[in-house]
Amino acid sequence: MGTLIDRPLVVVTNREPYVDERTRTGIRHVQKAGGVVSALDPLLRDVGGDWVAWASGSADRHTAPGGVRPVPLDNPRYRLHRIYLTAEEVLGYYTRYANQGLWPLSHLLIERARFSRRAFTFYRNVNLKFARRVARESQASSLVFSHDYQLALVPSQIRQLRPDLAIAHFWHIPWPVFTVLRLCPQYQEILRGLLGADVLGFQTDEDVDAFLTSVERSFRHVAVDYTQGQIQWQGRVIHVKSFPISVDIADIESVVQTARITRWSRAVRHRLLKPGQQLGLSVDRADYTKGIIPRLEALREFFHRYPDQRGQVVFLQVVVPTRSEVSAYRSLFRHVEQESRRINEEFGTTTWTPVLTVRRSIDRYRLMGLYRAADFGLVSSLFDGMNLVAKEFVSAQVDRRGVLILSETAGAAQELDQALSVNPWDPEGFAATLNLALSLSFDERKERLQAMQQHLHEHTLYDWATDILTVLDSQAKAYVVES
Ligand code: ADQ
Repeated sequence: MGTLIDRPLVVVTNREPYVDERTRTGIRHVQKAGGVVSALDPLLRDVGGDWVAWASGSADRHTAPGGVRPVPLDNPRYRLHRIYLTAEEVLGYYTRYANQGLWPLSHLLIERARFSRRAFTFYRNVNLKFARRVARESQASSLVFSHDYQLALVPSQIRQLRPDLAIAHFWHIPWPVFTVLRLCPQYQEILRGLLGADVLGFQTDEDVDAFLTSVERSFRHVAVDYTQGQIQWQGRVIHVKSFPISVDIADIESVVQTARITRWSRAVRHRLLKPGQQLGLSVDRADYTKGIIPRLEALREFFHRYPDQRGQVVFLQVVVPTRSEVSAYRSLFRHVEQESRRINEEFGTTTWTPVLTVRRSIDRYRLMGLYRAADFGLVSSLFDGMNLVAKEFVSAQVDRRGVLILSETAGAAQELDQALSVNPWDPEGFAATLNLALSLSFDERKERLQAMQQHLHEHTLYDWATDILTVLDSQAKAYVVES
């Protein structure tokens, strides 16, 4: 895919793709679970370039002399530029403003959202650190590709420092409707920050509409063209468009068909299932937006309503701890354990445990093998920008035995229309859909998967990146021609 673009690429994210941690035996290179990083790392390994991110590991300084770490260390494909922050800065900008403010608000969980001017000051100052680093590392011909809700002010800060740069910003999570957005006391600053970009990307058309409306309702001297997806702002034209993020299905297919992962996938079924049983799987960061508790409630309802299904299904949930510095995340973890125990005590027998839990990150290859092994995959987000787990599950199903049960409020539901859709707020309906999934014939499962796999072959991760950067590239060229 090395021909993606012929200009240097500078990616900017909050999280770094590799965190170097000091252990008793040496340094461990950890890749954290999370959609943004798992999408961008393969891309940059392929095209090369620079990646600016917050240095969060205890050995990060050690592996990055002068603040720059080659990735991978042994055979460098791109340069990671690390930004060092104090504990107070991380608390203010990341834990408080981004994760306790913008994250819940964007997922419409208004009651959880907390904002403060003090936290916003940290947010602004830390964003500026990112912007300064990008301004320093970028060449005149560079395309800057910044990301997500932790860095909303970065586009306009970069523009002030380097008006010559072309900037695209991708918003990975849902964009809230204006009535919700305006609850954020700094919403106008957030909008102004994003409007520094030339291209603004969102996951779905609904997000684009909500964003355009927010801009129109917030400022007087602005022209919004809904049909073209364009905003005229301070003498510039900003392109606003949906670019649904995706996965590298060809890579996933080849990973799951290696001898090692084929064996592992079979071994998982062999170890967990008795003849005739089906394996259900969910994989999530332990985040309250992923609907883990509603899913367990639906599962309980399912075993109540369909006693014949008891003993027929083993449900494996992989829940990786995340953002443990936020108390809501710690208590969610305890709640998941309580609910799972409750199901197992209520329905389990000496020979059958309905819910099994894995509480850690699983290496990517094995994770893909788990998806391959499953008879059904459950994605039950309350709200979700896209949800890559759904797309990974479909991609890994090379035996075509699995049914995807997918929350209708995840962005992925708009494309994966052959999934069985559920409303995570409706436990009885969810239980009925689960029952339906288990009874689908092999032919029907196969047809549904084939249709979704074809869609993913036609809309890959590389198409996503190419589409955004092509719009940015042509926009930048048009600007050069005009001026
Ligand atoms: P996330 O909220 O992090 O991403 P998601 O899209 O589901 O959510 O991606 C999670 C990623 O982490 C997947 O690639 C998955 O394989 C990986 N992962 C999860 N649990 C894991 C485990 N136990 N071990 C190893 N890996 C694990 C945000 C938005 C999403 C959007 C993405 C990308 O919230 O809506 O899809 O960005 O834009």
